[in-house]
Amino acid sequence: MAKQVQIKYTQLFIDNEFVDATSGRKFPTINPANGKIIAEISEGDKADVNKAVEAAKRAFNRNSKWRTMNPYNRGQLMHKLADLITRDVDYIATLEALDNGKTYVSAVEDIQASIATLRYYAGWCDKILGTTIPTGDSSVTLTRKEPVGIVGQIIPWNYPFMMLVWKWAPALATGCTLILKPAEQTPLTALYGAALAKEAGFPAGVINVIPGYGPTAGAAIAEHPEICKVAFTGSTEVGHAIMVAAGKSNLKRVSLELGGKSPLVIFDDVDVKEAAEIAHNAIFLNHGQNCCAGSRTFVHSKIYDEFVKHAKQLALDRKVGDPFDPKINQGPQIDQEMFDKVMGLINSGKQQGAVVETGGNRQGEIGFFVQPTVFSKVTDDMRIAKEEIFGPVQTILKFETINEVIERANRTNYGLASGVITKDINKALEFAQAIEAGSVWINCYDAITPQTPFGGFKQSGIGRELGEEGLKEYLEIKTISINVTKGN
Ligand code: TXE
Repeated sequence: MAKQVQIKYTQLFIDNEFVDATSGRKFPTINPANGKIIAEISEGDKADVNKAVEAAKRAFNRNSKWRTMNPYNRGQLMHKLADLITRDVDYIATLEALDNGKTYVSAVEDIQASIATLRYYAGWCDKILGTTIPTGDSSVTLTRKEPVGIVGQIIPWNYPFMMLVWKWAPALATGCTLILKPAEQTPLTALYGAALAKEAGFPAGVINVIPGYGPTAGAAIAEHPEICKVAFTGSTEVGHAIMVAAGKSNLKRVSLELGGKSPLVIFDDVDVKEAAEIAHNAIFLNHGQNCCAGSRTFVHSKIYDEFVKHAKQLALDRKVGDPFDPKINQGPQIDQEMFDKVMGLINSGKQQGAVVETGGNRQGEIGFFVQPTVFSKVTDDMRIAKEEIFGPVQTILKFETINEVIERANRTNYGLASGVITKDINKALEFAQAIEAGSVWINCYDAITPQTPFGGFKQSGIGRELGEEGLKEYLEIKTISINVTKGN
């Protein structure tokens, strides 16, 4: 079972120091593989967010070490942090697997991807350029891109360390200072990351981490009058609340990466076994706890039965159990609440007449394990075809024509990701043009890299993360016009 690991940090991280919460309160973080408490963590709330904002303000002061740092050196600091994460991959991945329940192997992959993202943005620090604009013969106009200021970042539990890096990296590259709240289920790697940031040499106040609950610590960030921007990843419901709080307080800039019900469309000209493998990974990755999970598998009627047979076999082959066993593909769901949500939706699928090809029950008696589940004969009106399950549950729908499937795929308030599998480039491009989603993956899925913008259409979000687009969320543009006797 779980590796023995020492938990080194359990307090809030403010102004480069680990400190208790002002209230003195603590909350437990639980190992989802056995339901046992791993550690008691200091529980931050509004008073602590206020302290962190004061530290972040000092660090953002016009003459501060951080504001006056050469952008090249800022990039070197980020590379140094990436070096330290690389040094400690094993420890961080162990903490992550323990706290989240994902397999150790996939935790290592997450950390490696996080290192790549940090290095990608480190390279941007000294390449954030303004423009000169021709405005007439008696003026010179130029633009400067400046950090937006003190930013609040609220992240979920499904990719705890990777989400932290997706938030920290563009904020640091642009020269902002930040207060991050990890999810209450998974605070451990964020606190360790904070310790590494101090070791790397980031000045006090640049990075602050406040573990705590959403309605207290999270809401305090969203409402704070001196936080200039809030970046959030989580549920669509809380996304709405964040926007309201931003509007009611100081019109802070908002970027949101929310839920999804992403369609993956498989035409009849494909190698069915290969397509079933892509579709399997698209939904079962990270136990289905993935915002861009391919959670509506649309399969052409001509290959439907053969596809279902392969999908069932792949799910049957999936090994569920101890995240630290290298033979295991799937650990537990994150907590009791998510376990209950997934089981509730599985039961609704059964009641509404979908066919359980395999799975459909909990696995074992200890921890939050769910059997890999495949539903066939799913129709658009069923809850499992409409709601984000966020669990290891594949729903397979049947279609006949491209127009029909595009219309059905778009019939949702979500619009995060999508995929299409076909040998016909015309069909693939027609789908790519018509689908209302931030990402379209052709003959692949989850093709996310540090360079490629990622985010949602419709209620799947606002703004983009990653790539050059991700920087824009953390920048203000200042226009400087100079009156001259002889201009352009
Ligand atoms: O999300 P929450 P939950 C979806 C998925 C999942 C559902 C619920 O469908 O089943 O959301 O998950 C903080 N003000 N996704 O309940 O509550 C909270 O503390 C400010 C999709 O875990 O949105 C945590 O840090 N912050 C998703 C973060 O928001 C608040 C990933 C996410 O928690 C808050 C996770 C408030 N009022 C769930 N309330 C994705 N897009 O990847 C909570 N939080």
